[in-house]
Amino acid sequence: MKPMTVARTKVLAGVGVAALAAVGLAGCGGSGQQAASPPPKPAAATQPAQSSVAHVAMTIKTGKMIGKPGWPQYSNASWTVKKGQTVVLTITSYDDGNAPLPNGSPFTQVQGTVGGTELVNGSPVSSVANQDVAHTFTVPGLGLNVVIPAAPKGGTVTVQATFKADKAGTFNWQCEAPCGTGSTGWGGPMATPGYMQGTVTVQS
Ligand SMILES: [Cu+2]
Repeated sequence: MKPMTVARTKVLAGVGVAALAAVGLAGCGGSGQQAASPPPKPAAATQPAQSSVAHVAMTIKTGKMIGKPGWPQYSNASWTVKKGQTVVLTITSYDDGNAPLPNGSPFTQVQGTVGGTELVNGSPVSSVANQDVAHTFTVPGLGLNVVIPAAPKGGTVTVQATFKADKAGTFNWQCEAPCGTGSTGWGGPMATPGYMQGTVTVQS
């Protein structure tokens, strides 16, 4: 009778798994130190201050554009800023017609702005030739006169004027170029709030 031979292959089969598991643990040790977290930041000591610059935009459209021929219009004709603010006023005009001022008119001169100038399409000017004037934005109570030249045909002109609002109150503004109706050009929109008149309010 022959002794039975025992198959050995199955006995050894489990060894490899345990060995691989031990190797896997070695990778994660690191130094054992935790990175120091930065100290918490203190709460901001200053409140966000009220902005010292106010940006104001106005648009001049032709009467034709608003369905009222002969009635050019400043939109956003009345607005409010706070006393002490520096006001950056940007006026975009679509009006390619002129409303000439008399030769030597004071309203051809930029007044009351920082540096006595305004930017016309980005270039500083201190006056506009009287024949080229289309409108003005004139606030006597603030000593401010901003001059708007006629836009190129079918285009726009952008005028930017910066001034300090250092006096509280409500001040009337008026366009001083005769851009309205009637033989003098002083009728219609020139005499109507919301067109060529409005108010600037400086809150204390
Ligand atoms: Cu006007």
